[in-house]
Amino acid sequence: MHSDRTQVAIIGAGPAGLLLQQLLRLGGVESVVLERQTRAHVEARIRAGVLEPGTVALLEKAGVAGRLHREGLVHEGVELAVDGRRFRIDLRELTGDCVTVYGQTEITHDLFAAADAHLSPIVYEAEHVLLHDLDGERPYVTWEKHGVDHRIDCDHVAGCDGQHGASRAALPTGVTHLFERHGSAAWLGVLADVPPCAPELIYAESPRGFALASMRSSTRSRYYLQVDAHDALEDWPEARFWEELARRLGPDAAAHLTPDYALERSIVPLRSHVIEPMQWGRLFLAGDAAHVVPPTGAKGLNLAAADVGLLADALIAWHKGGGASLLATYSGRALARAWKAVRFSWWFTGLTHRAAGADPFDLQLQRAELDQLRTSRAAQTLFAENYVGRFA
Ligand code: FAS
Ligand code: PHB
Repeated sequence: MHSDRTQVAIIGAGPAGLLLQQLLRLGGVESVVLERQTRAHVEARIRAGVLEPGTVALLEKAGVAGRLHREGLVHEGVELAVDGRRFRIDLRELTGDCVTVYGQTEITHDLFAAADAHLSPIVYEAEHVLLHDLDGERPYVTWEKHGVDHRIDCDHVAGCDGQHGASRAALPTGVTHLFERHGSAAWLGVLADVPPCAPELIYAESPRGFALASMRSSTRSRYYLQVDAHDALEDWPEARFWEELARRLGPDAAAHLTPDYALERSIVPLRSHVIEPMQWGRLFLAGDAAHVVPPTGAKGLNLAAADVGLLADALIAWHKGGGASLLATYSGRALARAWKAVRFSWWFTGLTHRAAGADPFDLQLQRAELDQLRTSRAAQTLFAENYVGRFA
């Protein structure tokens, strides 16, 4: 058994784990990241695309926002299309803030580059990660790599290993409460090297179902369709995808669609979980390890960043002799924000998606709420504050 020691053992090299490692480093706290997959596997993931101002500020604080500012697209508004009829919500005018379109894939690349530059230790292909003695003062983590057993002793463990990770499994059942919701729909996502069909994102509600026109750059688009949770990629040949997307976005956007082959296609179910509390003993959860939201509100990645900002400050305070109060209150503060994002994500999903076999009365309520969002400044202001992540 190879043994080692660090101050914080971070499980998972997704955006939460990698961002936490850089913020801790800048605060003078040592850490080691343990990642189950290869670096290439992590770097190849296609996921989120919209960053709240708070996330951009944290990436700036971590010293990894240079390319984001050069290549990211600043969006001052977002559009909704109701049965093809579009209206714009002016985020800048209503909140003074905006969002930045910059793919999670690029954030991962930027965080790996920072880890390389600062020799931040990351162990890839760490298998069978197990967390030990979390309720004591000397926790440790074990794993296996290429048949060799390893152990690292630490003061704290950060569970940043997503919705299927080892950290969630380490929480004792009697201590936690798991809140879950499974939707009846899923999102079929397509990434293609075609110019976006509109200058800003379009969230489209239509009798045929939801669609989203997003982007990664001026030459690369990201599109989504609401599909049945049981659909498979084989049910959606590319021609069918593009035809359905055009019908749901409406004629103006459809006229600017340029169908081409997909660089990547995936189906993601719409579901949620939230674990309370997000900490136990010396284990602290952050990101998808603690909560998952439907991607409608573009909150998943941004919530992970918000957790990491709180956790990094709390761990740095503890390790620099500033006491344990920030650590003791971490879960409550993170959950207060998380639940507001979960609420917005499910509200926005219900507003823009068509539930199979929806009750006609509910459809009328949905249309009335969409019409109010189109006409009411107060309704648009609340939407804009949620969309830019102003949950205080
Ligand atoms: P992640 O899941 O990104 O990272 C966890 C890491 O831990 C992974 O690298 C994993 O390999 C590793 N790991 C897991 N188990 C382990 C173990 N036992 N030991 C060691 N390592 C382990 N959010 C949006 O805002 N917009 C979107 O459009 C969007 N699309 C998504 C599409 C898909 C297919 C998925 C799955 C999620 C999507 N999300 C989206 C949400 C997503 O972006 C997450 O919120 C974000 O990746 C959260 O980051 P992390 O918490 O770091 O978790
Ligand atoms: C994306 O570009 O992947 C994206 C954008 C906004 C969302 C969800 C996903 O709400």
